[in-house]
Amino acid sequence: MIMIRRYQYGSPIQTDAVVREIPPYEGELKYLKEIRKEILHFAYTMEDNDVVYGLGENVRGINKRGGIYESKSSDEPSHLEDKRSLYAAHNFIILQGEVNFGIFVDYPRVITFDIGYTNRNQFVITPSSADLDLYIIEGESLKDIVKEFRQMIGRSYIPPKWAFGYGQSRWSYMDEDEVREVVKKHRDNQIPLDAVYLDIDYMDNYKDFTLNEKAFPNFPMFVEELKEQGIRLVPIIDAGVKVEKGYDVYEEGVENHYFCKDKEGNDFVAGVWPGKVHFPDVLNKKARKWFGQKYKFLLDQGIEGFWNDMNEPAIFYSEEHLKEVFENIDQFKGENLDIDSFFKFQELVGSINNNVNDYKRFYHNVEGEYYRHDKVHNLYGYNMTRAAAEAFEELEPEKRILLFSRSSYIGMHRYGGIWTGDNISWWSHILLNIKMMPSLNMCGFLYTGADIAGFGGNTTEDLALRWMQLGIFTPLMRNHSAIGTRYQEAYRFEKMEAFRNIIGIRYGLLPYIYSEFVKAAISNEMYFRPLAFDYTEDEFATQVEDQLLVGDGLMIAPVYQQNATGRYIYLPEPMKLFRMKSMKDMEWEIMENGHHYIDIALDEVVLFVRPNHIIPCSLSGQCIDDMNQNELTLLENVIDKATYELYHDDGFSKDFENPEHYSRIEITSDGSCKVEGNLELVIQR
Ligand code: MIG
Repeated sequence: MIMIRRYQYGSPIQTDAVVREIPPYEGELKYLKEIRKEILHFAYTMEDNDVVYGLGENVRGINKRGGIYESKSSDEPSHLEDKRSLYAAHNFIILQGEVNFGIFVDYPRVITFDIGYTNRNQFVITPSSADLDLYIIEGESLKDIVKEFRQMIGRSYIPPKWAFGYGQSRWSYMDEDEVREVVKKHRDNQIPLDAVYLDIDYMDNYKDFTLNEKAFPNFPMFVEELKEQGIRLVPIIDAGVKVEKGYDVYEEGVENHYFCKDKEGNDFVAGVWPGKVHFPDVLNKKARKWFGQKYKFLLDQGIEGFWNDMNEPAIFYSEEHLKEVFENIDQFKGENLDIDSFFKFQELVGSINNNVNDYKRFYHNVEGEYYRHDKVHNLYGYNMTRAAAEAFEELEPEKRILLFSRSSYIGMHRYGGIWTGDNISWWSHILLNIKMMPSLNMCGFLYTGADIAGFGGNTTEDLALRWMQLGIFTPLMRNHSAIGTRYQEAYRFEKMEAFRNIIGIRYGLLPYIYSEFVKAAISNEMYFRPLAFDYTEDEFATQVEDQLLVGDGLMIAPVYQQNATGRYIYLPEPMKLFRMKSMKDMEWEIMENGHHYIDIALDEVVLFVRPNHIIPCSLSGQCIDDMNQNELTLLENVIDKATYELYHDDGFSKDFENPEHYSRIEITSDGSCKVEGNLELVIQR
């Protein structure tokens, strides 16, 4: 039985999203109707109850039906219901109905997915041109389809173990002392912490691969000082390279033609953080290699992780467009602006950043062939991150380096994770965080998380606590906020003890979270799943969009409404509820399947363990390096027998498949406990 068919149209641009060799299929297109009216598009008629999953980083539901989406990587800080694009382009979709099938459109240009938006039952895919690879993926179940697809696109990125610890970020901690203070406050108050993030101000004038020497006078020593306390520093890298005579990255890039060119063949000038910048041509192999090697500057100083930003790429202005604006602005000067002229004026000045036309003003040199940027737009962030990852393979072949990006395309999931960009301290964004996670997992992005407590806007204590109660389950667990907003480090709040305990529960659950993550990556499965993926016969499960399965044995149901003291939940089968104030203070009860209302206080974590499952927990620590792998406790829901496959390693090496990394724990209802494997496990029960 053929599981995947590849249909080729025109001459598609090579994206390297797919790692399996699949020859184009010459037969007729299955399921979709190919329509060539004006432009090529594809249509499918949905039944009333068909469900549509996928599209990774996007707004709206787990079920994407009823919306229109556009894959067009954008610096979009307003994650609202009617937005069509965020930072990424994840063109993978699953249709669930009479038959289930998956669609992947490997196409780096803007492409639209109208999923019952214009017409409730019409699903229409419209690319901007007719050069693309379309894959149809068949499988028995939703999980099978995901697995097939994921095998085709290659194994998801696995970060070092410390990257599963808690990270504190802010735009920006300005100097050594501010960072020290953040670390000290966590340590003094026993709030676990593994990483502090450095935002753009650690650089000298926003120049990539430089340091503000005043703020960080002896960087390697500072990195070392923090490492001794179990803290890693994670600096940001921006896509644009500042135009400045004498700045080595700029000079080298110009000399070797490593930057994107305008149509006259000059280095394309855009305005971003540092003022005028050039964009490294990361689609060009040589330039990509060169840019990746630049990370060595920070690796050499002890840095072990990075986040790549502004790589849609975000453009504040292009020089050319800015010139047009200034030329046209005079006509409005001193005028009595009425409704028409005012709107024209507003359009003129309001259209400056991320302007579509600017993306047509520069070119990439791919093996000697020039591509206008808009034709490969969605590949930029992907290849910036790939640049770093490929360099790490050379520079640190034995060691995992933390790497995640803002912009991405399927294929990048092999090189790094993503964070979900500039959300806001809104309750609705907790819910959006819940919904986005499984969609990202389908597309291969497992190492992901949102800015906990919200990036923009001013957080509140209750919002931060509720968000943490979700955030402790996301592989990337990072608290991040924008400049000018209310400070939101855990120690700033009155209920600091609740923060300490909830973050402590993350560390407690780590053996489970880490094992489930690595196993999901290796076997091409999802770490976060909608209920419908496991409870396929349960019709109600399809409608549950605010609960998730986490790994094999857990279900979560976070609170995302202000002032709520609990929430309704749906149990597709009887489960054991654990109500945890901390790893040491918890209660449990068996709950019947069906609908329930449960209380969840602000200082608690509530989770559900499925029947015949056990959740291995550690006795917790202040950072990952301090944790004892050998001593475990268990959250148990054993009806007759439960087995668990525990994954453990040194947290750095890359031999994930080494059988020595796997242990087996077996618990039976009569109380016996068997352990097999290399690790000397002591299980406290
Ligand atoms: O235009 O580096 O999404 O996390 O703090 C803002 C400053 C640029 C956007 C990122 C955000 C980061 C911020 N950056």
